[in-house]
Amino acid sequence: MKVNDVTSYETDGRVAIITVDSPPVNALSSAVRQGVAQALDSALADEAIGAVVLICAGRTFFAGADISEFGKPPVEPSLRDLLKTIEDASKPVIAAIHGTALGGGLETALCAHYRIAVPSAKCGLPEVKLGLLAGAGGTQRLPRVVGIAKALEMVTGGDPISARAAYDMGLLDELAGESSLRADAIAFAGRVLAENRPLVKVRDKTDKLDEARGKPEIFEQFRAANAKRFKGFLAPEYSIRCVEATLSDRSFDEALAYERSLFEELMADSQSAAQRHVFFAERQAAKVDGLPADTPIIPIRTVAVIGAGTMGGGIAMNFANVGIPVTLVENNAAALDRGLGVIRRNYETTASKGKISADDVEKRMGLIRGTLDIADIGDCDLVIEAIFEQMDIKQEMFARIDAVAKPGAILASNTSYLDLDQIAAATSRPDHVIGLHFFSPANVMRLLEIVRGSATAPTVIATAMKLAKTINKVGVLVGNCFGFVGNRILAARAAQADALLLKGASPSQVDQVMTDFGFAMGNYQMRDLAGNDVGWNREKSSSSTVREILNEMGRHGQKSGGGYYDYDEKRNRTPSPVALQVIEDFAAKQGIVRQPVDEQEIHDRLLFAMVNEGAKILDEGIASRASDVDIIWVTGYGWPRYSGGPMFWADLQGLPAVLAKLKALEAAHGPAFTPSPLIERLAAEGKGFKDI
Ligand code: 3H9
Repeated sequence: MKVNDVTSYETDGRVAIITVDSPPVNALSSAVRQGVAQALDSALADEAIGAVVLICAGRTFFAGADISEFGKPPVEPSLRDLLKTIEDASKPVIAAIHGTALGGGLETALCAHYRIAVPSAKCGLPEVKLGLLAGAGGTQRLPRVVGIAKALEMVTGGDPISARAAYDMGLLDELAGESSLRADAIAFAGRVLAENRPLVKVRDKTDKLDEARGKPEIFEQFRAANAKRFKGFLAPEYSIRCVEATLSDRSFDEALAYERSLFEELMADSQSAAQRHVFFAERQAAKVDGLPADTPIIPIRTVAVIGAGTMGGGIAMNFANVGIPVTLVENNAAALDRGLGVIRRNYETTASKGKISADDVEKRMGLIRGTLDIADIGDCDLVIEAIFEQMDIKQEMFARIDAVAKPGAILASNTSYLDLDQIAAATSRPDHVIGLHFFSPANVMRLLEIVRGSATAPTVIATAMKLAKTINKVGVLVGNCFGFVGNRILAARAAQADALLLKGASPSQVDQVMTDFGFAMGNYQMRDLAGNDVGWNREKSSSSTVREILNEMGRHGQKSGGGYYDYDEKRNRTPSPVALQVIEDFAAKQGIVRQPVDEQEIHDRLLFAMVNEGAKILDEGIASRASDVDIIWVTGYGWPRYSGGPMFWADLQGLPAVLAKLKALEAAHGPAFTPSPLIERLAAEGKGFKDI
């Protein structure tokens, strides 16, 4: 029987079954809450019914509260009211879990009297990733089931645990057969009735809390151990406070009220708005306007990577990780051996941390075949070039690849700055050429900039977008220009940073301002890590910048023991008197008298240069949405999630304020800050980047 559009109600003997079917992820929207409440009323009112099974159709159990309802006027029943009704029900409610029981979904299950799940299910409280906390009782009930230590880890990390782990901890009462959840849940409900089992309320359990009583140091130790990870974020600390409250003098209901007040504080804060923006931005990026959903996808069964350097090796690992065989091409045996050796060491390090097995290492290595003969790529569906960043070299390589690759194969370049159309012009198939810009370390960083050339075919774009998902990357489609989206904005920021060094700032002062803002790394720390010599050409180097001079001196960054900083053998960083002298000498040569620079100037010049460049990129259509620019900077360059990316950050301040700031910077520092016409336009219309 249909209760409403998303809920149905059936009976099987004395068991009522409430099924929610609200695609895509059964979020606890108002319709879902109303349907469940109404169905539960029917079950409780029917004397023939002894127990209730709550189950979801589709791919998952409730994936949480409906995030898209946040900030809108409340609709009854609230999730908290519904959960109270479930917990206080006079008949046992059994949550039957498949897919993911997340956030409000797990909180619902924790209010049921029993929980059964399929072995592949996962349970977690990921609210922290949205800048929130598990505010429907999750921070109070979870510790009562899994203990304080595990609960702290789950509410602050947000990662789900497997059904097996959940079962072992007592979070689940029973594991069902993988494909017989409904039947097994009904049978379980029958046993609960037959054995007259009690209405178990998690809120009444205290044994798992008792282990931690009288040990307040647990919380301080946890905070100290995770200080770096939580830096800048509000939600982990608020979640810890709630877990701490389980051991305080507060009654359960008082602790729930405390949890609610902290939840509401977080909800009203810009951090959560930013983190929710990032959540949706990531999903939005997967959608390409104007690309029909039925665009044919080219099956990618085998991949070739040209170049076994740091980038090429990392790129190859992505495919081996998901079982796709890779042919890795080099032009000399020593470089190939070195590249394969680095890949093996990377896998072995991962295995030593227990993240993969020794068997996995061999399986993955077995999928990567090294060769010195480019003709060996003839059968590959996708070829990714990752060689030296110089146009003539790339063009020559693409002509060679084109000659041996099979018809229909996609030819991709990992170029980070160069003109994709010029690269494509070296082939007979520019429609099958695309940019796949990976970020270093390519096996770790989640971002993949997918660069469309002027001739790139829709099917090639659709295939690349799908491929990003297959290899667990966030694929963002961008247009072709110098540096595309990410590096073009980086270049705008770097130009300001370099100018500030000459004006009087030190590399560590510039970096400190960026890390205080929330970046994991500053400009010069990043340059030294990536290699100060990336993009530097020894033959053409003419001591025309500080960077060139440092490179000419052999200061290529961490790998050579020095760059903008000095490094010891363990790569510990210290400010470099040598680099500072280079900066001072270079400034003097330019006739610049260096003077102290204040932090506010560094902050403003670096960040507003980024916003302005992002706006130009949007105006030119190089990025299709402001949220794409944000997701690129959050996933590829360490922009702090809690301020949402450069365009979201600008919107937070309001574009009139941004415009005024740019005009002031333009007056002081010149045309780099001439406001983008898009900012002028949006500010005049009272709009933000979010409105385009
Ligand atoms: C919460 O519960 C607060 C409570 O503690 C307290 C309240 C008082 N709501 O990720 P996908 C959409 S906070 C609305 O591509 P997958 C998503 O936008 C919540 N929409 O699929 C996308 O839409 P579209 C705590 C949601 O299979 C579509 O579903 N829960 C929600 O790769 C498919 O998503 C979470 O934080 C939602 N809760 O992964 C869980 N979730 O197709 C967040 C998803 O239009 N969700 N959508 O782009 C996830 O982690 C993943 O979506 C999930 C599926 C693992 C479930």
